[in-house]
Amino acid sequence: MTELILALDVLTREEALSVAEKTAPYLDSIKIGYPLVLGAGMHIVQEIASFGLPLIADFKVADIPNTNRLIAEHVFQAGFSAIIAQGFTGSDSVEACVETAQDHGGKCYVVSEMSHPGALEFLSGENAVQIAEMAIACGADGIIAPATRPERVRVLREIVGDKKILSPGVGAQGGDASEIAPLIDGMIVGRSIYNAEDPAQAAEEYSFVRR
Ligand code: OMP
Repeated sequence: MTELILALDVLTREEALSVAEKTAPYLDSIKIGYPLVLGAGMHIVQEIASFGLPLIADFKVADIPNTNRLIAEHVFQAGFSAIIAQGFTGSDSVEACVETAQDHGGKCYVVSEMSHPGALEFLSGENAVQIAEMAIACGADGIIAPATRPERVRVLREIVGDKKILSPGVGAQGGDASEIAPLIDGMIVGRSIYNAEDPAQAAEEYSFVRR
């Protein structure tokens, strides 16, 4: 089974609550990041939590270990159950997020290779493999890998084994849900659901991956 994760990148409280309420029955978790928190404030996290789904904090934390720890503390105190960190900062920075997640009974996922075309300039190939190896060595619960490049997900699966792979990039970024779903543990979908005329119907359609 592949989990369906909504990337709730809308900008207002009203839109966030509306989309979350309509789509929650078809989802396994909701990912919240800068667009919504900067638009609606951090208290939106508690409101979205009321729909009963685990919340993933996508702040792609990418700083020195002390700052990463401070950010991660805020994240788990706000009610998130997982955090996404960048891996290119190195093992000490990643460990700070992993340790803070563990202190709160939460999870930490590390971005290994991003889904957009520009990722190929610096963040792919051998670098991505090394980041995935380091993330697993640091005790991360899994990695973020691109649904836009299934062949890379296959390579990274060899590295991470049964740790989780969460993949964004289907729909709006061109990735194919049917192709990527069997390779991953969680499929992250944003615009193709929240911008759909009927977000509930769109979420239901993507929820075939959960079967
Ligand atoms: P859509 O392209 O609208 O489906 O949204 C994808 C979501 O996944 C957004 O929240 C992105 O910020 C996020 N994302 C990527 O698109 N690519 C990545 O490589 C990593 C992420 C992420 O960490 O979630």
